[in-house]
Amino acid sequence: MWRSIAPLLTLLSSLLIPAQAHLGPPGPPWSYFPTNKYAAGASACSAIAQSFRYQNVTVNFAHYVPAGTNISLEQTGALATCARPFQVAPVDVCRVAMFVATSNRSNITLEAWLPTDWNGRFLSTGNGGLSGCIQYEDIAYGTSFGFATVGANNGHNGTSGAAFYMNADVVADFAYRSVHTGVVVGKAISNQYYRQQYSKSYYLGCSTGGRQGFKEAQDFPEDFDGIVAGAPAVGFNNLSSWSGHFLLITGTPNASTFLNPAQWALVHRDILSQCDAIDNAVDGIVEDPLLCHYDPITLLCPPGNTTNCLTSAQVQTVAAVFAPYYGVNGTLIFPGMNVGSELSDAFIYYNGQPFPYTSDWIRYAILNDPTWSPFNLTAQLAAYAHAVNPSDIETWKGDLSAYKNKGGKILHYHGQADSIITSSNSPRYYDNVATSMSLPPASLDSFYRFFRISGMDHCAGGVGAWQIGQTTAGSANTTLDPQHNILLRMVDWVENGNAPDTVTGTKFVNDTASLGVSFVRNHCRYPLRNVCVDPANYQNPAAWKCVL
Ligand SMILES: *[C@@H]1O[C@H](CO)[C@@H](O)[C@H](O)[C@H]1NC(C)=O
Ligand SMILES: *[C@@H]1O[C@H](CO)[C@@H](O)[C@H](O)[C@H]1NC(C)=O
Ligand SMILES: *[C@@H]1O[C@H](CO)[C@@H](O)[C@H](O)[C@H]1NC(C)=O
Ligand SMILES: *[C@@H]1O[C@H](CO)[C@@H](O)[C@H](O)[C@H]1NC(C)=O
Ligand SMILES: *[C@@H]1O[C@H](CO)[C@@H](O)[C@H](O)[C@H]1NC(C)=O
Ligand SMILES: *[C@@H]1O[C@H](CO)[C@@H](O)[C@H](O)[C@H]1NC(C)=O
Ligand SMILES: *[C@@H]1O[C@H](CO)[C@@H](O)[C@H](O)[C@H]1NC(C)=O
Ligand SMILES: *[C@@H]1O[C@H](CO)[C@@H](O)[C@H](O)[C@H]1NC(C)=O
Ligand SMILES: *[C@@H]1O[C@H](CO)[C@@H](O)[C@H](O)[C@H]1NC(C)=O
Ligand SMILES: *[C@@H]1O[C@H](CO)[C@@H](O)[C@H](O)[C@H]1NC(C)=O
Ligand SMILES: *[C@@H]1O[C@H](CO)[C@@H](O)[C@H](O)[C@H]1NC(C)=O
Ligand SMILES: *[C@@H]1O[C@H](CO)[C@@H](O)[C@H](O)[C@H]1NC(C)=O
Ligand SMILES: [Ca+2]
Repeated sequence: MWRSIAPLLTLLSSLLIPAQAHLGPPGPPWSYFPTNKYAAGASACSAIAQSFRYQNVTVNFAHYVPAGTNISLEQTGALATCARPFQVAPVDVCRVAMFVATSNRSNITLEAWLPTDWNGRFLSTGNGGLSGCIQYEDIAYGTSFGFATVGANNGHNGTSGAAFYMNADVVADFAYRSVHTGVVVGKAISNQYYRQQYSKSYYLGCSTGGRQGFKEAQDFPEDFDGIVAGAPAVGFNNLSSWSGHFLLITGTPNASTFLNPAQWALVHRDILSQCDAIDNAVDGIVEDPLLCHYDPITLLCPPGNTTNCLTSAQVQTVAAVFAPYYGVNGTLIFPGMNVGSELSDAFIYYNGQPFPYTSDWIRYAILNDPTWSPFNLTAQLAAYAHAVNPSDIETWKGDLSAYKNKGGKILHYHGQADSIITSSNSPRYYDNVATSMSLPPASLDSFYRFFRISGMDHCAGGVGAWQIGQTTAGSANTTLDPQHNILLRMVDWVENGNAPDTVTGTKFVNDTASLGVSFVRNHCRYPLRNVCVDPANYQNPAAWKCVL
């Protein structure tokens, strides 16, 4: 089937630099895609719009879309905030758009993209932040490998959480029902379109999408055989409070506690001077931020000096953002921010503005009070949000035995320089699973593996070797080698039993594949960590070793 799309290569490479991941020559060990062509195509696509019947489902349209088509996406009203004006289809697909009622006051928009060259498998994608936005780029990415791929709008349109106001059913869609409904309906339409049952079912998502993946493993263990969950927003209510607490630490830009971006850059350099070498390589990357006990006191201005240094109030701000957030009675609400994120966070959490996800979540899902001020966040309110926990969005259940017992697999990854969800939360969840299931980590490895991706920001970007095939953005290595692609790695684990020991990431020069490779690094499986055993050659993956 790879040969059959070869004529499109020239066309596609001129259109679509990042989505070429599937276009490399197949080779061992990735040689087990089915090669039969299914009885599907343009006429089957128009037929399915008429014939598909499913409870609560209305088919809005079914369009046959040839590879390379630049699809214009709806941008009206709230959808404009999704900032996704178009999407190129990487392969020939039948694009089906559906309306699904989930209650008498809530509904989802669901898209199923059914490739003509089907690999026999089903894939669901997830969402991000508080949206409300179909991630078309992830759907396209899935179809580029031949998956029948679905994505939904999570129960509302746009990036705002205002739709949660006084409507617990819209919140329920966001917490779990949109993804699950998309899977149930998506599998049904895939089975009907191809006139054949899919072989295996997969999930790919990051951030809120990572939380959605764990929600499925916790509550709908039958839905998937393999779940790839990145930077998961688990512990969601506490995360939302933690995201809002930085404003109270930094104050507004005119406060004496505030640092400007140049001052955060100073902090960043100081962090590297204290912690970069812990992993034996001075490369601008802190492999394991948990080992960095950064002390900003070194930046305190000596008397009479106000350049390249911080005031006492600013030093306290820096210490506070990296400290765990404790609540009522000294309970932990959320772990501190990981080091390595400060250049990004100068413009996100540390910019002296309310964080919109926190404001929206508390206003519309927790208090149903649109006037609530984010300057009024307290630990008591955080405890209240945790107690309200609508539709158990917390996503913290540690007992995954139903998923494990049916043979399900989980690949969890988290960028160690994440500027939105501290990477320290992921080991906490992993340990929660180990404790809840009374399994030592070595046994967890039989179905659940967690990889720490050094120098990766939130789901993508950063100074590290962050391209691991986690989405189109991370797929610039044109290979089908599962070692370099976490989605294909999941398929290899589920279908061939090849469990990953490391995940290999690539850093391209200026994050642009055409400029060439900067370096490649193997990322370790938690609780192992990466150390450099040959510092002179730290850009060579062989110079690194995973140790306990
Ligand atoms: C798709 O169309 C949009 C709007 O017409 C254009 O800006 C964009 O560059 C096109 N993308 C590709 C890959 O052709
Ligand atoms: C259809 O919607 C109703 C609520 O309106 C719900 O109870 C039922 O489970 C839904 N059916 C499916 C297949 O989602
Ligand atoms: C919607 O369904 C609920 C029960 O799930 C019912 O109490 C309510 O009256 C219904 N509302 C409308 C407008 O039908
Ligand atoms: C879909 O749900 C929204 C509430 O989120 C509601 O306003 C809208 O009327 C619903 N659409 C339909 C067609 O029922
Ligand atoms: C979201 O937008 C789609 C496309 O315009 C529309 O069909 C759907 O009803 C909207 N959903 C809600 C909940 O408003
Ligand atoms: C500081 O800025 C905030 C808004 O950003 C404003 O409400 C406040 O009055 C300002 N304080 C002073 C002392 O200027
Ligand atoms: C001020 O202190 C900082 C931090 O100790 C130091 O880097 C800088 O050189 C000092 N500047 C002057 C003018 O002494
Ligand atoms: C804090 O401790 C007090 C006394 O034990 C208890 O009544 C209260 O519920 C606790 N609050 C929280 C949020 O844990
Ligand atoms: C903020 O808190 C103060 C003191 O508790 C209260 O008086 C005020 O109404 C609150 N403001 C908002 C907008 O929530
Ligand atoms: C969330 O915070 C509360 C305190 O407000 C704490 O009791 C609870 O354990 C936290 N949950 C998680 C998952 O961290
Ligand atoms: C891309 O993957 C191939 C196949 O595993 C590997 O040999 C090559 O080193 C990778 N290139 C980069 C830049 O990661
Ligand atoms: C990479 O980006 C930097 C900063 O924008 C620029 O100075 C440099 O020339 C770029 N390198 C290449 C090879 O394009
Ligand atoms: Ca280092």
